[in-house]
Amino acid sequence: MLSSLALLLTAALSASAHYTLPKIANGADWQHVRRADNWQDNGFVGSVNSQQIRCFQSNHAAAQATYNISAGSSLTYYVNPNAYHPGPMQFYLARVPDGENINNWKGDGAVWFKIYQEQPNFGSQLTWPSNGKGQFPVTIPRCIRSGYYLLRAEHIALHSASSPGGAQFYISCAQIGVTGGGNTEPPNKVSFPGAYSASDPGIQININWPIPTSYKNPGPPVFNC
Ligand SMILES: *[C@@H]1O[C@H](CO)[C@@H](O)[C@H](O)[C@H]1NC(C)=O
Ligand SMILES: [Cu+2]
Repeated sequence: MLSSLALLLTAALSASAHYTLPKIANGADWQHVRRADNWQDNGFVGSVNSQQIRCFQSNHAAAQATYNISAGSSLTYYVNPNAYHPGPMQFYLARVPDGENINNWKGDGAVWFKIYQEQPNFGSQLTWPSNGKGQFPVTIPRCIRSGYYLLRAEHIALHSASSPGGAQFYISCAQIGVTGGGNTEPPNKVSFPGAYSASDPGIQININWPIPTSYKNPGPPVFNC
């Protein structure tokens, strides 16, 4: 009852657009990307403690297909419509344990490592390179092990983030198979939910006044090979 009320409220609040992250590479919408709960209403995740903060799914259902890519190369992650709110784009990976099927794997536990985070440009206002864009290149680190991964994309909208719970998380997870990788095990793995707290300085922040002179991305440091 409470949760259906919450769902209704979420739907009502998000009726006026926002965006989804529905596709990668040359695929179709929700082909290689697990269909997110906002696929119809373009809504956002507001609570960093909800299950939806992982892949914006309540059911962790599989994508229709898995996209293979060689380690060290790049693919494009699409946002639709464009990411028109100010805030950082970030990408994470989580490796499906050997012997498990990616279609059944939910991404539980401290398995997620960050591979990209965006910093704003500072000046008379913060400007975000992602602002207004619909396509984001992601490079798969060349040294990680081959195997299946969930690729988690998140765009954090900070336009009304000055009060707790005001940041809007736009998220989805793609299913990829990484080939030709190395043997490096990334450090600093985190879980979702768990990685973020509502009061993290990169989540609860007034980006308009006073104009920040630095920005601390939420989550662990970026893993580079
Ligand atoms: C896709 O990637 C997986 C994981 O590395 C690999 O086992 C599989 O053989 C790859 N498929 C193709 C067609 O390359
Ligand atoms: Cu919005």
